[in-house]
Amino acid sequence: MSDDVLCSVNQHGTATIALNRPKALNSLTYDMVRVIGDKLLEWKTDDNVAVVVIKGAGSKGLCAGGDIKTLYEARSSKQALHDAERFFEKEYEVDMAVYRFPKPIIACLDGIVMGGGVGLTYGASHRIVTERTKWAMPEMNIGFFPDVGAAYFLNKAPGYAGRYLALTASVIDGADVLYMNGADVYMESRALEQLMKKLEHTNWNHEKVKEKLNQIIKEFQTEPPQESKLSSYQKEIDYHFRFDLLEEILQSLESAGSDFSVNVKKLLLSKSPFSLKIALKQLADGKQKTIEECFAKDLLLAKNFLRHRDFYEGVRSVLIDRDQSPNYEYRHVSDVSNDAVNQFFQHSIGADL
Ligand code: QUE
Repeated sequence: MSDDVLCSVNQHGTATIALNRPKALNSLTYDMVRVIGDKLLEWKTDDNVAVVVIKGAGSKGLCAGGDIKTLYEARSSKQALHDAERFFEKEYEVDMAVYRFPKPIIACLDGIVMGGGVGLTYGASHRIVTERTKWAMPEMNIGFFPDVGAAYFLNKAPGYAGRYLALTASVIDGADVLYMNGADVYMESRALEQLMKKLEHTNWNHEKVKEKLNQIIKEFQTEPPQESKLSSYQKEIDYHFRFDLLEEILQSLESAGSDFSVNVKKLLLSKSPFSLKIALKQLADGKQKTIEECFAKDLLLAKNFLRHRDFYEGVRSVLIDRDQSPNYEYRHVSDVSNDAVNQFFQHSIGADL
């Protein structure tokens, strides 16, 4: 339990947080986010800590998201529902703490970085991707919504790329993550390992930390071997995803009839119509919101999804029964009323359940 996240500080001032549930792709539990939050709070003012590294243990990557299997239990008991709410509260609080952290945080986006893993590291000062990076906001696959501040950070992507990534739950590579402003630096996975060793052996005590860190990272940094694929679709993405109504996006994709539009439309029609409409409004509204407002809205939406059948259907179909055939509440996007969508944003549904 307490080994699920390994935290250490070495004698030279490098602190490390290693997510350590490799069999579950380092997916985040309440205890893990609580420990991370406690450590960041402690290290913020600890003069023995100059820089913080966030990485994943094992070979698969940083983190696949939240511990969805435990969250799934929220459907069957009041206590589990309460625990699930507590998880989201703590998770978002810790994500925010990373944004606000006054010292450099180096995030190793090596291998799988999805959902909660993105949320935990988006606010880091030095986000490093590699040839192994598999990045996604995959919540549309489980009848949920892109949380952990996505309404803030997906709007930092060029044009409407953030909407495309959220609604399709596309998995992208390191070059694409750089392109959508989700990372700062590219290097080979082998170089990242060497960088980690170098950071551990650097004595930060007598250094201008930021200058020294940037200089070290430059030694290992390279250019991605290929151009961003996402960038090559930017024109089409912007053309189809500029609409604030899901029906208009689907209509636009239908009319175009290109390979891209046919595939994207098919992808969208495989998702929960309700989740799609919530996510689109969330991202459209998010453009005008501060990061704090985005997280506050995420908490309301997460609590409402914990009381919505599509979330449990989605998780069941992907992670429990693995039949990939969810039976969502609404069959067609036109079945989802504006009222049903707006309600989800205005108050918590059945909070006294
Ligand atoms: C969408 C998601 C998640 C997902 C799959 C999706 C997610 C998540 C996991 C996951 C994967 C492996 C595990 C685990 C969880 O899968 O958030 O415990 O062992 O954590 O399609 O959002």
